[in-house]
Amino acid sequence: ACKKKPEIKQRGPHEFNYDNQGADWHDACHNGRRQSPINIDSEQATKDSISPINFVSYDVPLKTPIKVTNNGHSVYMHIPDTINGEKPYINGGMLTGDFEAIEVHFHWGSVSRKGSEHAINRERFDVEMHIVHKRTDFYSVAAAKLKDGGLAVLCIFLRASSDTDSEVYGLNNIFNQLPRLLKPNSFVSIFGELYLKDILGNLDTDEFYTYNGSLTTPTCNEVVTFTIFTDVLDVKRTHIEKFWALRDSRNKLLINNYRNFMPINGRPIYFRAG
Ligand code: 3J3
Ligand code: ZN
Repeated sequence: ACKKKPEIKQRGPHEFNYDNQGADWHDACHNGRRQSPINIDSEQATKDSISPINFVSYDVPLKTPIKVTNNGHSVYMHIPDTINGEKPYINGGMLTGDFEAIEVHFHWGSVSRKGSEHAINRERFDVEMHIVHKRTDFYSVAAAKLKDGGLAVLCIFLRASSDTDSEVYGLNNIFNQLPRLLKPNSFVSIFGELYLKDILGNLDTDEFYTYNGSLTTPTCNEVVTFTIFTDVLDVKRTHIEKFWALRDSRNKLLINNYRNFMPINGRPIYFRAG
């Protein structure tokens, strides 16, 4: 029998119930010691000469069409193989090997709230894009979720800009589909020549923070190495606004799908200066 569940204020502002009322609280969402997301205090980070992130086959066309789904919690784009039958992958940074790209999804706020999951010196950003990768020696995401070091997530902050020049080609392909994804479990297919690098735009990837944490949604597995770039992508405000109209699996507005900051518990956060 479980001991009394500790009083936890981990309930995310969104529909995820981190309280798992009645369920066995022995899940990482409650008693984990390396949970995500976190606020990054730049003064506390350890400046380190870690290697840069290497992007391999991010510049090879992906097989299309590519499916973009409103899965009731986020907008999620599965990353297919490239036309060469391989997966784009990354290595370097604090990563322990090659990590192949699996999916891209987003966390956002609402008209009155910024919705990034991580923050730097308590500054949240409008949207946080996650590119989820699994270590290539794991057969599946499910297997990678069971082992520390199984997953690597690249975090890119997006800032709403009224500047008409702020265009990120690959992101526009996704944003332009959002009005067709209002209903939960709706999906669309994107055609045409698409490269994974297109969603990074002109992001400067030289400078980043990196630390070990968890999935930010249940079951909060503590298997993720996060890399958070300090450079921010400016995207049209009109695109960001499209996220706020989407509906979740209870047909309520799908907004504020970010988790509250979690305790750092003395974890090292490394900083690679650009
Ligand atoms: O693979 C599942 C699947 O539901 C798919 O819909 C997709 C949704 O984003 O990814 C999930 S996941 O369990 O692998 N996962 C959810 C939590 C991806 C990583 C997410 O954690 S996070 O830290 O990147 N936000
Ligand atoms: Zn995420």
